[in-house]
Amino acid sequence: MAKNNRIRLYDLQLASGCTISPFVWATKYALAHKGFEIEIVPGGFTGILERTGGRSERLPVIVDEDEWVLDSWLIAEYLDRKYPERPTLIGHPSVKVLAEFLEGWLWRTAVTPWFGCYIQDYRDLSLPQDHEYVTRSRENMLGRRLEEVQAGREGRLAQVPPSLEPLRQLLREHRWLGGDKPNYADYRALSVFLWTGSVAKTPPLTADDPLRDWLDRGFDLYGGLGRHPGMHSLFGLELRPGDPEPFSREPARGGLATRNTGPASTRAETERILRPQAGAAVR
Ligand SMILES: N[C@@H](CCC(=O)N[C@@H](CS)C(=O)NCC(=O)O)C(=O)O
Repeated sequence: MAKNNRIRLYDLQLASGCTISPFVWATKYALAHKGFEIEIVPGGFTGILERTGGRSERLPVIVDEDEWVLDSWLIAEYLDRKYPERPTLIGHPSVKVLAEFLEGWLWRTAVTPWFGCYIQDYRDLSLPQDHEYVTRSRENMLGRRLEEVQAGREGRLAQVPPSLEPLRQLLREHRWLGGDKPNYADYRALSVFLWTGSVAKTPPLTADDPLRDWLDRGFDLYGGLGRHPGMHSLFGLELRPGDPEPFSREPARGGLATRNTGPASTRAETERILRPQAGAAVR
């Protein structure tokens, strides 16, 4: 049992003290969801191996009494296994599988383009002693200078919000990905936006993005866990002429979004798809 209800978390921080790593963010939420107080061990990118006594090169790492657990997913599973009487994070194995799918999609859709749009900010906001390591490792990863990768982001940022529409549609219908209450799927998805907020000196989403409701509620959880003063606002992206619509203003239509409760529920759609379209080819 965690002594005094506290669990130690090795953080990965920027110079402001704000957490940068999405994996650490997910772990902070997991610990708070389980009702633990978090004892933060501060630090940045360099010196992780030394800080953790040679146990890990990556963060998060937690220490519960004298038990060390590495890796955000393993930590969530450990917490559910060790503390089954506390609120469940994962609950059913399918939650893990679906959360991994959602996260994989979010990384491809949002993290990858945003990484390229914010990588110089990411380095500049890191602790001064981390600048050289972040520059060298991320330039190796990307194969180009960070300044070159980030250059021209004004023309790329507006491409991302429209691709987040499936997440918006889900959150139009459900208060949380966990249903009535947030679960670990919410924390994994929120962590993508928490990471973005930690590094985005210019906002990635428009002020009226419907994701804002879920994001604000998520950032406010557990006494405003996501509201570190070092965070940047996610909202305020200015669109330029020719940019795509950032999100759909129409309610979702069609088989995915509607429930078939008999002909009355599908009549309008049937009429619409049978109505001849002006200019349509006649076969
Ligand atoms: N599978 C690990 C991934 C952890 C990971 O890659 N953490 C990154 C931060 S996002 C890290 O520690 N990076 C240190 C570095 O870049 O040197 C988990 O889920 O915890």
